[in-house]
Amino acid sequence: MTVLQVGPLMPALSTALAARYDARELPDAFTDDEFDDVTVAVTSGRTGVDAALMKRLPALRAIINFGVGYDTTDVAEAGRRGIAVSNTPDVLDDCVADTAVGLTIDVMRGLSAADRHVRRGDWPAHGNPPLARKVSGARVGILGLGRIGLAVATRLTGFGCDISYHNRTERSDVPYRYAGSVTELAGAVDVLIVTVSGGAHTRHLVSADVLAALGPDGFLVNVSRGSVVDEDALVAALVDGRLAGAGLDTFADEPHVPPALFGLDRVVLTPHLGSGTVETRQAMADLVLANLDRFLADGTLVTPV
Ligand code: 8YV
Repeated sequence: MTVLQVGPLMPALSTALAARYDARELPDAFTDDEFDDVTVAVTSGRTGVDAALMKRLPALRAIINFGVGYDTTDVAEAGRRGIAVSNTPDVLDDCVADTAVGLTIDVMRGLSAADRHVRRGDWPAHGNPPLARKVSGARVGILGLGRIGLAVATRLTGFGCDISYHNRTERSDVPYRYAGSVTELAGAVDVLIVTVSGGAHTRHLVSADVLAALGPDGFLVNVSRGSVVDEDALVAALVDGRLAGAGLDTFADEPHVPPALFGLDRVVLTPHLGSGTVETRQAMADLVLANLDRFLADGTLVTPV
């Protein structure tokens, strides 16, 4: 079995792949037969393996993805070619949910903006910034009540928040109110938190109409994928004051963030760090290696998608 690293990975994982499995790294340019012996590709949501690359790796049997989201890998094409795909579910739920709650509190209470206010010396000169909005008891809408969405709901239940959600189908195992559409959900909440998975099926689910339903007193928090939100519509709504604020960890064209957002104090911007703690990234790397070991041993995966 020959292992190939596709795209950048955290240095410790990259080192382990090279040292333990003799893995090579895919260069930008390569000849057609250079990697025709590769059976396993290890990648991340940042890069993935598309159909064109699969065609150039004819012996490929498994794609092991560092990350729960695998929208950059063409899973349908992998299925057609008999290539198994794994991801890293569960181990990052806590940290991504923590990030969602952090962004919610930050943007509603204006914490990052207040920090800038103090650093600029505006406190003695101009007093306090404008009053913020209350988080405890707020009406929270969760778009995508999966593992991460549930972890967000559990946390915000502790804040006395009123939780509702939208999924393609209603869940019978949760105490939260179901909204039949994204627009209905957005119209009924103070903050809409996006935790649905990325990909073609959720592209621009948060449309201009959804943002209009959220309205000038509503906040948007996104810890999922930038593709889920119509970013042009979001920027326009924020610039025009048709939305109260946004806490954004993911963007349409990472690492590029629309410059129009940089000057807005009612927006909190983080660089896709939802799972970015020492503990969680280690757990993700361990799960990648567990999948790799299992595949090399018996051709199965620990966490197939
Ligand atoms: C990672 C993520 O930062 O798991 C995901 O889907 O988006 C993050 O945990 C990413 O996969 C690393 O490239």
